[in-house]
Amino acid sequence: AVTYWTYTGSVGQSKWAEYFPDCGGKAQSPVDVATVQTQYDPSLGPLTPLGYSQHGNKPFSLYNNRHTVVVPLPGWMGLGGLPWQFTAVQMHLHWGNGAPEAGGSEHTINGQSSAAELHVVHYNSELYPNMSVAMTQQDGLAVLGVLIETGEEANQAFWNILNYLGRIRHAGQSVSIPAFDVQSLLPSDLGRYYRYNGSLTTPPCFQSVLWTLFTETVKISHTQLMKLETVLYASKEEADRVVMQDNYRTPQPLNDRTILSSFP
Ligand code: SG7
Ligand code: ZN
Repeated sequence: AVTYWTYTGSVGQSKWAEYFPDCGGKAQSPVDVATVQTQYDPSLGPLTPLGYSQHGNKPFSLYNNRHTVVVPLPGWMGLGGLPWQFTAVQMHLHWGNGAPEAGGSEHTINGQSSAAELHVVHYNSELYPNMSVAMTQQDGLAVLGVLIETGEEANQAFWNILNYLGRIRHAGQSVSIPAFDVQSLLPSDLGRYYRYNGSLTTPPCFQSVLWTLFTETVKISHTQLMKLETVLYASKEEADRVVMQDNYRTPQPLNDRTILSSFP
């Protein structure tokens, strides 16, 4: 059995389901949001990040996991406004290759990609003891998805991550970074979003995620977007020097799912 996977090539996304059967399931992520087919659900209230701004004085860490760059989050951060209590686990990004029309987000809206996408991963700490158990359960995870577009101005909040990518160029590398306000990475309007049941967007593709995709995007500069390509897919010991880019999965069939919206 292969446990190694990539976005393109011989163990690329079209092959994932051969090695990770759940990747061929009926409720996969990401998806395209066809806005005319979404259904307004008045019971979907605003989400409340809990403790996202209370980073304490403990530094965060940032590491290259060979597929993306990850910032583990402290266990006091969580999410309110969902049927259960969720505890934050980590955040990470997906991006393209910097070309203006190329895309890079995982979710698309009416077929349109954005330049990149931020994910903040949480697990259902009311029902499950930890992330490993929760990710195998149908109601185990909640991930926030934020679409990122490029604009004229730099986004100061994103420098808290982007400034340190030179220290984790290689897979397996990790660096300690100053703690910062995680909420500053999110859009200001947390009341308008799309909601659906889906999966992890990477192998093993477990169908355990309650997805929230905010309608408001956040903007970073093109220079900032290009900083993401400081990072490489391979470890220091490996010979190849392939730049980490296009680390996004393409939209998956919606099948019999309905995407809900929190607004009419
Ligand atoms: C990224 O996406 C990482 C993974 C994550 C995966 O490769 O963030 O997490 C770690 C700790 O490496 O996998 C189980 C998990 O969180 C899929 O997450 S996603 O569906 O939000 N894109
Ligand atoms: Zn992700």
